[in-house]
Amino acid sequence: MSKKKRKEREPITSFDVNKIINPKFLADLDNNELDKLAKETRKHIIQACSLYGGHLSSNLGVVELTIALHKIFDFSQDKLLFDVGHQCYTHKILTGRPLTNLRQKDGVSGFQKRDESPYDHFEAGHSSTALSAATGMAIARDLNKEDYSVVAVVGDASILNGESLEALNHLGQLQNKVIVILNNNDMSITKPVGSMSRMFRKMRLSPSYIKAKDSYKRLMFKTRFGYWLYRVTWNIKNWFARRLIRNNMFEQLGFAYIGPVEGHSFKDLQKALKKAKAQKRSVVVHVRTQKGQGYKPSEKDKTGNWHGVAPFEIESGLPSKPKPQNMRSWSKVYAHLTYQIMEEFEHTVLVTPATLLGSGLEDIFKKFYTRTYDVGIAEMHAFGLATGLALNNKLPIISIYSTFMQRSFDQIIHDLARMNLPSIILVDRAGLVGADGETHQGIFDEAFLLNVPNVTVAMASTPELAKSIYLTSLKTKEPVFIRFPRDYVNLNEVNGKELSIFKGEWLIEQEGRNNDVALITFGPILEQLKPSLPKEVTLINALYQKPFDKNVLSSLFNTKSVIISDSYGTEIGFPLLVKNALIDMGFKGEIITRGIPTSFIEQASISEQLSDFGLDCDSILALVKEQLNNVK
Ligand SMILES: Cc1ncc(C[n+]2csc(CCOP(=O)(O)OP(=O)(O)O)c2C)c(N)n1
Repeated sequence: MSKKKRKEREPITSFDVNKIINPKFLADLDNNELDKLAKETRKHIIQACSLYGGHLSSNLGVVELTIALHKIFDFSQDKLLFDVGHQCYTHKILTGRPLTNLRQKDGVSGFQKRDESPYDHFEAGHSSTALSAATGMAIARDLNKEDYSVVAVVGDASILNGESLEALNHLGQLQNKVIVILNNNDMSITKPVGSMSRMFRKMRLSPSYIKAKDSYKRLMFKTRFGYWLYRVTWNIKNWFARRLIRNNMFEQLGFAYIGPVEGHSFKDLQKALKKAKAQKRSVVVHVRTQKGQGYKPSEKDKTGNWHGVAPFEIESGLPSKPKPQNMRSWSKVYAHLTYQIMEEFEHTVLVTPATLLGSGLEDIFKKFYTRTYDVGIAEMHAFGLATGLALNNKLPIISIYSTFMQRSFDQIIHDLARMNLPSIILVDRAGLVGADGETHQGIFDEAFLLNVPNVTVAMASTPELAKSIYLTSLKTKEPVFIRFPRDYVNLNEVNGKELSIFKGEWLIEQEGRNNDVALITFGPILEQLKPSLPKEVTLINALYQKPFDKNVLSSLFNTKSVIISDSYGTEIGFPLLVKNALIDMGFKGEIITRGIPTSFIEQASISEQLSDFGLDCDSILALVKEQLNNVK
């Protein structure tokens, strides 16, 4: 709509974001109206996150940017890729998906999802994939002789991951145009790390760069010779430019560069995006935003507590459900143990790839600052680094989420395992993870690791066994993976004494009667099962999923029915391998296996997910009782 026509209608003073069907209405709005829409959008995001939790800060930071993108581009045709995808809430709202049941079972996903909307052209959850995919889309578009823009939004931390840098390296030399929006809020989950991140910080704060560039242009345009020089002789211009202004990394790589742009100003954003759209080659639009913008507690946050939030009260900013009394997260249990171990054993070095806060490692980083490394979103590097440490007489401890460790599988096999290097890997959020859904499930590492020579894999059922496994691992000479779930344990148990155990040991927790039924399981669910488990049943705590305890396994030889239940890994991992081991032994009884299906499991609460697969306490107990009846 032209400015004149817009003037003829009454200005829009309020928006109901629940009623938005698609972003086409944005074309008619002026900047004042866009500001009002941004305000309503923020309110809706805060409201939804306060009820369901979610990635609050990242989303509040990109409200104007996302609205401006939808105003300048038509993403029913153009392609929009959000890197990680955790910052796509405004995009969802503008494309007819209010966040009324965000991240709930059968509700709106917290990430882009192609089957949710024709406006979602991409899916992610892990970081740093968007630039590679955008490059592929641009190549396909040009091969197909199609005409649309490919726009990738990537954060200043995610762009520093290896895959992003590989994509930039490739894209910079191609003719296929991609518009890269660098959303620079100078934050990862916590403060971003590394020397390149320091460079972005300088660029972000440096309007002098733009000034220098503009002055150069003005100087050249003053004379005919200068104009000719600027327009015609690209190489000479670059030669001059390199001497007159400091080219940034993106220009060096072959991209056009626009920015830094004020990311909360519709005027500046639209101007920059129009310019980017008109560019003939790939372009980086460097947008400066404030993470958490528009909600005081998240604006002030420098520790990352508002990056991903649990439900909270909007007024006070306090969690709406206080942490369960006397409970501690498994992450904190292992952080506590790590603190003690690092205090006692000086050859230990802790490495984490950008999940310091989630795994509760802040105190350890403060206390042992010469022996702790947050390497940023660099999971491959974390394992490569650990390899070097282990080769030079240090004991690396890597703290990582199961899902992100998928990035490091080659380093696990090729480096740590093949060279058989002493190392301890704390695998956080192993098993089902709940509301983050498909992209974040920690279910695939177990079966993978069981397949890798030299490695040991363990999961404790209680904090005292966690301590025993950890201490035993300090003595072993190979990589040990200690997995633990996204769950809480009773705090009273945390300071329990450690038991003396050996690598690969299984514990017979309960001797059943008449060799009727045995249940082999492991992890915290075993502890929850114990009080209600019928006394006739033998209960085996398979502390180590690799190696197996052959003696305990042989002791089950005459059992009529063996149930192998794994609530933290896929059915083709531990359950199948134990079943095969029993068959190899010549076991003649019945074997029933239960594990998480090898599928991509959508968002829901962890308890809903466990019960869907018959892996919660009630379902396991029902199965045990059924088997007891069958064999009697
Ligand atoms: C491979 C991988 N490692 C770690 C994470 C966890 N993670 C989610 S968002 C995030 C920070 C992203 O920072 P940035 O790219 O700057 O985006 P912002 O949230 O600041 O907008 C991290 C580390 C992830 N999603 N994927």
